[in-house]
Amino acid sequence: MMGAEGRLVVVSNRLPVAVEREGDGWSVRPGSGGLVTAMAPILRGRGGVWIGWPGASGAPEIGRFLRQAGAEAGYDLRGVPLTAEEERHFYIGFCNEILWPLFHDLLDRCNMDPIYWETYRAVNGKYAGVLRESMSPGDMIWVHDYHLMAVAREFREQGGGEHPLSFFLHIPFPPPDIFLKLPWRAPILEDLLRYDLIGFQTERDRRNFTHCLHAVLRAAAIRGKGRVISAEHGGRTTRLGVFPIGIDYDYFDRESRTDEVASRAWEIHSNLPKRQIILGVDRLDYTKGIPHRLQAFRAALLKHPELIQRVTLVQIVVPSREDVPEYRALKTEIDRLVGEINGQFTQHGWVPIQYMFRSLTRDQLLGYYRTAEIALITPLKDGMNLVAKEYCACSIEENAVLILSEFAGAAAQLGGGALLVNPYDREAAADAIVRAFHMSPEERRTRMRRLRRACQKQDIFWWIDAILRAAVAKELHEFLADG
Ligand code: GDG
Repeated sequence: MMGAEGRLVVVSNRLPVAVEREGDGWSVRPGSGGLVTAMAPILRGRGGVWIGWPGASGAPEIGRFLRQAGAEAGYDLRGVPLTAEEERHFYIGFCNEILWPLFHDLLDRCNMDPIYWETYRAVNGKYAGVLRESMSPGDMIWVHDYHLMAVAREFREQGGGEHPLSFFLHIPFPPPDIFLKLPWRAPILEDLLRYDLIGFQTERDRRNFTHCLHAVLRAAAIRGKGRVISAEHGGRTTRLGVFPIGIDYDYFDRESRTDEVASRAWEIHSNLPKRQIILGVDRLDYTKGIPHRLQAFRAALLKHPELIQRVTLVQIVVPSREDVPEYRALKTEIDRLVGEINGQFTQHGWVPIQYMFRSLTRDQLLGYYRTAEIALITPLKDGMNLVAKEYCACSIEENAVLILSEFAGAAAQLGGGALLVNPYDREAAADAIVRAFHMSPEERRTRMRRLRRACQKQDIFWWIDAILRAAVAKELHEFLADG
């Protein structure tokens, strides 16, 4: 258990800052996003540590940059330097060419190159080494995501001591049919069971995990029921929890009421007058189902000509992993489909798809969230999907419809208010667009209120609190109390 002096030590693939080239020199940009925002007060409160790859191994004096950025953030930042080969075999290879597609059920996109596995374990060992050097008595360790499933084992084998080790998987866990194809299925499960607590986004993910334990490590016994259960294997107990990640709901609700966001929202809509905006916001990723969505939109226009001139699909695609060939091919496919659909349907004064391939500022994004009448969020599979929750938090007028894939983790919490669709079913997705378009203001309000309540109730602070309680029997406020 953690002593009163215990700090939180967070380990993730990337640090919450990015060291980047700027002209002839280098700069450090602070990270944004829910996880950093939510973790920051806890890390500051007790003087915590965040360990991760700084992103630019070539930058000189990286230690000085991180000390400076850490002083500003109010907690320590420790970099794990990766060589170019490690970046290729660990990050691009094992993480992005094997684990990412496999865990999203996309087996045929996997490149099971055996060379990647060695590097995965070795790099996890590097993170564990930096972790060991950073620890003080009583500290609690919280490791994030699929890049770092072997850190607990490496940490313990390097003599890291008896600190409580928790792990959260942000992406889905696949069913046995898929997971059993992985050549390293047994060591990965054994590595995961070296953690004291494993958190999953949904019941479905945890069930898949326990089914894989039964299938691969026949000796693993599962006990208990409810939010946290336990798995026993090789004389150790690992607790398995379901903790759906949330957003900083109050922040999104508050910010979307500001004059800046209101005027952006007004500007967006006055440029697209007399029509409903259908919004898609995704990182460039084949798991997000962007081509399927474009096809569904085309099917809706073909089948329901009343939508012509009355809807615009605003599709924002945020550049991501452009060094991976699969992602470049996806970009080409999206460009082609958008061109094809716009070529087919554009009329004087109306273009059906407004497509942006870039990152927006927070205010711009919130402007779209606030003003779009419909959000079309149809990943083929997704751990959670925070965009869906952010959209609901920003829909302050409650005149908005969320169309959500049943394969997004968020569907477990938002299924009651959203229109759920199977993203592979083009006709059904097209019908959902038409249904959303015609939905009455009363039904929109009832559904959106339900959605907003769900996002508010289990927000990011609820999530951290639930995990800390399960990990070390402490509540969030206890971390903040004597900082
Ligand atoms: C992984 C899992 C899980 C998007 N466009 C812009 C922008 N964003 C922000 C959104 C949101 C985040 O990026 C995307 O989060 P998601 O949850 O949708 O997706 P992943 O990046 O795939 O995240 C996922 C998540 O981890 C958390 O556990 O939900 O399933 O795959 O916060 O707001 N931000 C800005 N400009 C943009 O253009 N500033």
